[in-house]
Amino acid sequence: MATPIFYSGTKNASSWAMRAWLALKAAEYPFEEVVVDIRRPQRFINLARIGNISPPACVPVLDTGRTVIFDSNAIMEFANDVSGGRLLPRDPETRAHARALVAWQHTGLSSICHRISFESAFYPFKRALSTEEQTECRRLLDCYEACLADSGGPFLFEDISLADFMHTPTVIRLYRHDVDLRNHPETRCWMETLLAYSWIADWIAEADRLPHIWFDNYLLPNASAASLISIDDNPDIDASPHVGIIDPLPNQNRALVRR
Ligand SMILES: N[C@@H](CCC(=O)N[C@@H](CS)C(=O)NCC(=O)O)C(=O)O
Repeated sequence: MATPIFYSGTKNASSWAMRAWLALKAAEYPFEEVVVDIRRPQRFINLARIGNISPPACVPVLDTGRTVIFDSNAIMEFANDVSGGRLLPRDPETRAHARALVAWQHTGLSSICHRISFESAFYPFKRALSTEEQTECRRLLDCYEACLADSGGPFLFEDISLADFMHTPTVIRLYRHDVDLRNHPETRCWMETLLAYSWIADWIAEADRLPHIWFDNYLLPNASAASLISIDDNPDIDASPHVGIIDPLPNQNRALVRR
């Protein structure tokens, strides 16, 4: 049987791919990874080609050889299934709670800090979160803190679960923008545990080596250079243009990426 293929995205741009990738790794599901370059302008042609196998023409996509799973949440549920249910709590009430956290993120997390993109988490400097953004974060941090108080940690539902993986890109965005955690000590501990978790640390290390993807709306109106924090020029950054176009999918389920 052919090795399953996971169509992932550029590591410093694809928060959806990261979530599904983490769940598959935690489930110890074997796959070949094909990184689809989703940076502009090559994004459009590459995702159009992904459209040959996936109706939404998005990444991530998991082609198991039998089934094409074209949504991150569905891939994560699949990872939980193939792991024998290890990635969600056993108790039905707790499992429903975990799924609610998963769903909150999957449906947009109420747009909390929407200008703080995943891409911006890897910028060599960050702007400070605005007062409004810190206020928006509070209900999310309260929710994390309550979960951790109930479970006793170290993860949201004691053992690592899809809820932790689903929120990992948000953790990276907020932690790297110095979100105020003074009233959320368990959340700080959880975030730091997640950031040190081997698969997460591996993904971040790769993302940190890529050229930055700048967005015009990152800086707030009236932002001054003085509001930028954590200046940290990374000498390891690969400054090559990284323009890659995936070749036409030869037999509907194989793609090659030139890097
Ligand atoms: N609901 C999808 C969303 C995935 C998604 O939006 N992926 C982005 C890249 S991270 C994408 O491919 N977007 C394509 C587009 O904007 O047309 C999922 O959870 O898998």
